[in-house]
Amino acid sequence: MKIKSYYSRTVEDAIASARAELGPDAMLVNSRKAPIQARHLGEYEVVFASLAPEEESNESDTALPAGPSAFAPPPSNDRLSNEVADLKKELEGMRRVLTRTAYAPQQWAGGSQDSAEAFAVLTAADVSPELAREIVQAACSRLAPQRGPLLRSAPRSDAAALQHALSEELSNRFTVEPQLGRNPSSARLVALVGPPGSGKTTTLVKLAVNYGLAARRPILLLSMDTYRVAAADQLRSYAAILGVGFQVLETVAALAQTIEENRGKELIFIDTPGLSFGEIDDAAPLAHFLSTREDIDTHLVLPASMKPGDLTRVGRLFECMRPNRLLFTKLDETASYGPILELAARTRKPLSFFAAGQRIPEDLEAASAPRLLELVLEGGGRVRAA
Ligand SMILES: Nc1nc2c(ncn2[C@@H]2O[C@H](COP(=O)(O)OP(=O)(O)O)[C@@H](O)[C@H]2O)c(=O)[nH]1
Ligand SMILES: [Mg+2]
Repeated sequence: MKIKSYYSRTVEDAIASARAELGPDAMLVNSRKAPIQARHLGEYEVVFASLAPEEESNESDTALPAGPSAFAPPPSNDRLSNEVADLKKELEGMRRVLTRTAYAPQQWAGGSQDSAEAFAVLTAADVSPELAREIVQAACSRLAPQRGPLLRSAPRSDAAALQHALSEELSNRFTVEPQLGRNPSSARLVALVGPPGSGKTTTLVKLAVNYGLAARRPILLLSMDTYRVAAADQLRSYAAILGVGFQVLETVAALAQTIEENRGKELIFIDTPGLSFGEIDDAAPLAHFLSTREDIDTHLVLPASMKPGDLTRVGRLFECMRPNRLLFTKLDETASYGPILELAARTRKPLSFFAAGQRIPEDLEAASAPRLLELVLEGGGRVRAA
């Protein structure tokens, strides 16, 4: 297996170079505007996979060699994007410190030093001041109802108790369900929905490898992503690499029929188009289908790096698909995890999985309460697995 990126002025030219070098059987994995750091190689990047054995020295000037994993993006891009991600996290860490020291205490009137610090920690993690205040006050009341809600005269030794009460208050506001499928006894149907670029297709492949292939479960990948040219090709290529069944479906009627015909499969994953605000009406049939099929487990896939206000708006936009779980990606691109907790609290939808990187299948973990608490209270440290 060989995976290679080709860069050129247009997508067509890049595809032509790839086909010329890899032959007609090579599969298009992805096409996109080249990342800034590779723009000097060409305006567009297309990634091709071929089953031909690797050749030693046939690289063209505009092609980057594949990394050690068949699924990894080209290493130079990968390294650069990791460096940019690390830099972003460092800046975010600095922002947290500044917020804690300069901004938050002014919003926290009264109370002990510890409760002010707890409020500052939460707001620095981008928990909204309203929710942060509610949580800290509840934690204080839980600790010392006789001393009043603001813990006015807490001795220093109460700091650990407050920390414990705070963790309990946070944990009470969200649930986790790192599961696939609604009904374990029948075929498990899992759909991923969300805005464009949130990581649906990548995460679907990670899930398919970790929970399908690794457990030797018969799986099928379906794509309803026919909105953009070649969008389904990315998943088709992965299905070919993994050696699992794959179909692209144009209509919900065809989707329903395919599901029916494949009841014998243990896991069926459904990839959907990334819809933005102006496009959601076009997906009305899919929205109607997903929201009326009680047997489909629909995860709303959202990037943790999205601004809190946008997360709220996108969450509302996708309510028409009735997602029953929240799946957060791109945890590696931020250091503020409060919005994850806040959206889970407000929507009362369980968190299913967290993705913290582009590597398939490594960068995926089951959502858990201790993990989210660690992320919110400590900024997560290094979120990406080694
Ligand atoms: N840094 C980072 N990038 C991710 C993560 N998940 C997906 N991506 C990248 O985000 C981009 C869009 O992913 P894709 O799966 O095509 O998104 P989709 O449009 O929702 O299907 C790709 O470059 C992925 O490699 C993640 O957890 N962290
Ligand atoms: Mg996709």
